[in-house]
Amino acid sequence: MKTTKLILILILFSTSLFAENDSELWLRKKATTQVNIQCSKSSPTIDIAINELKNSWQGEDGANIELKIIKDKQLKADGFRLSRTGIQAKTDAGLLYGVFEILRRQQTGGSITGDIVNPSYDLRLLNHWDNLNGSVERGYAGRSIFWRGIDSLEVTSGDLNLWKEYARANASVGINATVLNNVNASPSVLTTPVLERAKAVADVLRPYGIKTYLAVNFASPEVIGGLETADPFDPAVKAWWKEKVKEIYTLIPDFGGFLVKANSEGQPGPQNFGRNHADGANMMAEALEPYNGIVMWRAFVYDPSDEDRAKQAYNEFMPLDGQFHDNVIIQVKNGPIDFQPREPFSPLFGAMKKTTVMPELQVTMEYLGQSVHLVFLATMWEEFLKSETWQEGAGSTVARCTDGSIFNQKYSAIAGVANIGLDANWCGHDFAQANWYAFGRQAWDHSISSAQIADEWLKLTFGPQNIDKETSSYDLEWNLSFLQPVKQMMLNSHEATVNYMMPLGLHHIFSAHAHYGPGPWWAPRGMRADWTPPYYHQADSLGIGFDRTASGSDAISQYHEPLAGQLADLNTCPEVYLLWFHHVSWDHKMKNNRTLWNELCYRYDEGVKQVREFQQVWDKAERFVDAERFAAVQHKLTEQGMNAQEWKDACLLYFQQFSKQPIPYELERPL
Ligand code: GCW
Repeated sequence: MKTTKLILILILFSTSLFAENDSELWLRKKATTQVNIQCSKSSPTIDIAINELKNSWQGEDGANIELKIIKDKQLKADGFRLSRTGIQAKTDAGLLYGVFEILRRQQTGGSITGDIVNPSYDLRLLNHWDNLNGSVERGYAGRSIFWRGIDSLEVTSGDLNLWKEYARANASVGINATVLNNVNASPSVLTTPVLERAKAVADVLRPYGIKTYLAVNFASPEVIGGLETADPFDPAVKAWWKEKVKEIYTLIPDFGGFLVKANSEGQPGPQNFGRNHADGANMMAEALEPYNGIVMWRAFVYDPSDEDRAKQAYNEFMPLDGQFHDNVIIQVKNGPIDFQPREPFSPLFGAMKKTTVMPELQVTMEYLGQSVHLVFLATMWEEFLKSETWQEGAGSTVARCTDGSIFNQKYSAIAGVANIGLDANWCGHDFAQANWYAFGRQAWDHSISSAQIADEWLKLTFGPQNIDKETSSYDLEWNLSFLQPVKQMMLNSHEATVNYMMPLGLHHIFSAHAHYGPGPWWAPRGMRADWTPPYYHQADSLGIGFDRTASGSDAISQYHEPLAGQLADLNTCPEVYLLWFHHVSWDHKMKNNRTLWNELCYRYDEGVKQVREFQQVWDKAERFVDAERFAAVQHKLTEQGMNAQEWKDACLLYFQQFSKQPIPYELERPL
């Protein structure tokens, strides 16, 4: 008896400890027909393209397809032209993207018309917040796929396989760049043994069209270079960076460049030496310039000052417009605070005219229920990308302010903080894979709808094998009883989460440090005010919300008209942002005639009900899903439901101390 138990424990232990990524993500369909491929050129990338086509072809049996490199002004570097007889592109990578596009259309029921497909952004990057010791900051899917410790840098065949699967998944959605380590960067990343491992990764990613980047620590010349300063104006410091960059390019000839978090949350930066962000970024840009490398310099900066945190990045960067080299890109988080479930766009989008700005989205769900809650992020990103900044009048959406179509800029880019780790399903939650997929799809095409992304992903990930074939009764059934309700669940999931976490523009009311769970009361004595929730919700006997109008912090003035005027007026401010921009009295009448307090109660309650509906949707989906994935998702939805309830109860009972009003009796009582 005892031995059996021991063996069982050992088996369980070893599977969890050595679990490898065995999920095929959205790339699970195998060829059902044969295809003949012609291509006059050969290269590692083209070989991959041909194999993918052969292995997953679902089109006409015996079709002849030609892959061809052409010169065509209408095509961007990664773009391609599709027809029924072939793919034409300017580059090998373009052909690979074309192949994945054909396969996706075959597998999801799309048609192939002779169209040109160009990406919205030149650089479509993942940012991994992976530490060299193998942990992942804000990672909820196991340990790093790239690093396992500074004493464990040798490359195994397991590593190579894993990186290849990772590269393939990225290429299939058009991601063409990746930053291998955390923005809270260890200086050791630039030591030779670590760079050699980065080279090994780069070698695997290269044939998939993916360039490798590193996050670097501004103090590196001092910490690992033995210099006495890291002052960007010091000749020895400049020389050190040039030498380091040269070493990197010897190892990785197509190295992409650096990502830098400087003078932010304790990280060193040029301000330590009396210099500004442009001085620091330009010094690195000069070192990278000869190799066409770039610097992505983050604008996530704020201090515990009297100034509203939401205003600080704009205040620091706007005066520097025009001072950055053209291979510097300012990387700005979507919202002005910090990856909250809903934020208005950062006013830095649509602000600078002579500086390239790129969005940073967070795929890993730090504030959105991590890898427990089912939240499809495409709708949130769509809302952000389509936000109107009014920079150059109507139509100046965030997407257009960053893709290079409004001002001339050398590069255009977008980044997503990855949700990837060693977990067997890569992302911790089966539905979190959809967010990796969605990030790639939106980076490639910022006008694509969330509904289309969800549709594609569900067909690829859970679909019957031959969706575009003669519709059998199973396919019909699958469509009606699985695809439609589950897609709707995905599309509603973000709003539901906002409802039970931070409705009506509340923000930063999460439990401390882990950012999982409610914590609007958290304000220990001596703690920096801007890290405590009461600073953000400002609840008092009169009302709730952060006044960012002219009578408050005036953050609204950082937006262009007519948006600024619309936000400033209590009656025209969109209610989803009400408490972001206004301190509102508890009795304020909402558009539906409820008082603010009652509406808050209804929203929280609605969020809980929505999750319960999701649970039912999923329960009904059982017969369409394999037992393992069904149970995993069901289990997580149960936990999400309990969390949502807790969130609602905790927040309402806390805010009720200020509103001193009852929770409407028709709503479920707090437990
Ligand atoms: O959202 C916050 C996170 C930090 C993170 C920081 C940043 C990498 O809580 O973990 O650090 O933002 O984006 O720099």
